[in-house]
Amino acid sequence: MRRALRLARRAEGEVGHYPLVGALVVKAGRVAGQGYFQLPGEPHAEVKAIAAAGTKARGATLVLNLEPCCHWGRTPPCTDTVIRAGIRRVVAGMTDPNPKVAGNGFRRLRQAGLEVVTPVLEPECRRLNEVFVKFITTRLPFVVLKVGATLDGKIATRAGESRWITGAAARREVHRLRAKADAVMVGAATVMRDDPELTARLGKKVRHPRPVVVDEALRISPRSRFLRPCPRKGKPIVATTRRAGPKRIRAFAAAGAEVLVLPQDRQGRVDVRAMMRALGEREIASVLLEGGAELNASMVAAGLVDKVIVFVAPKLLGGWKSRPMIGGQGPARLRKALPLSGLSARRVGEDLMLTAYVGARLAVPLPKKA
Ligand code: AOF
Ligand code: ZN
Repeated sequence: MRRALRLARRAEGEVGHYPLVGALVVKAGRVAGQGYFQLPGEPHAEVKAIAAAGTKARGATLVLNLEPCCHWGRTPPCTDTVIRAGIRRVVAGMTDPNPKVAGNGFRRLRQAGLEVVTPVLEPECRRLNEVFVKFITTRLPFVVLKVGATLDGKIATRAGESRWITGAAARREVHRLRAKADAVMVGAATVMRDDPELTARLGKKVRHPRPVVVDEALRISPRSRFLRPCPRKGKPIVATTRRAGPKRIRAFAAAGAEVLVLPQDRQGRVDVRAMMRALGEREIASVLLEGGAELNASMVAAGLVDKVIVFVAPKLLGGWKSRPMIGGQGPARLRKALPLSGLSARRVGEDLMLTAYVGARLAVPLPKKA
């Protein structure tokens, strides 16, 4: 199963709202064929592994990290291919959360007389496909809030300076996170201050995520760098409201952006829930939220953030007016603090990378007791 997970990971950043799947056909303790899901529209992982195994698939074991599908999508049901190839045993990491599958794949295989062993390494499997699990069950993107902060939790000085708080290694890691995401989101203030490209610069060819810039009145410039043409997963998106007049809206469309004119919240800003639904409709399954503090606050308050990654630099800034990670009022009561779970830490260069999931509602639940 670990090998299947490693295989699956090869397509990270390329599958959008589809799952990462790796599959192995094992015969007499040997791998007779393997495959992973590479690009939307291509055969599913198990079909590739079975094709690679050829006649050796007869009587063999299929190991994969996701339940084989049993529905007609862009490709025929994989369960039919598995049964027809004469596979005797299927070892599957987790049930497919896709409502069109959701255990029916396993039922079909068992009815055909195959042995099914599941779940196996379920927490790892769910974590690998945390984006797919969220998107297929809610049609909303999986949102990672990424922050670069000082040890005292500040993301900018009182003058708004934020380049650079973390070291080069942490910034490289951020580019890897961008490459994995379908979209990278920032607020208007960040664009006006830093004019970021919002690309994934890794020194190799990648399709860059779609920039999403949130600006209720379109104060940003249509000549901002995030609008420059480059190989992307789709057009840059500008999320705004009717407060931006038709002339501004046309200017951004002419600059190559997809302009989303969305409802306003009570303060006249972009309604972030409506925005996330709109992104989901565009099949954007993962969003890397990169600030600033105000947008972070709206997204957290609306319950739209799934995971938090904080790069902590070994420096102190201090000051009441230095920018915190999350703006707004903040609650008066400690019991209103947002609980996180599954906290882990890793060293990245001179900085620490802290990762946690929002809520006691684990994004990666532990396996159910048998
Ligand atoms: C994949 N790759 O390796 C497996 C998938 O639109 P379709 O026909 O490609 O079906 C997509 C669904 O198939 C997907 O949501 C998931 O439920 C199931 N399994 N999908 O893209 C794969 N095994
Ligand atoms: Zn399939």
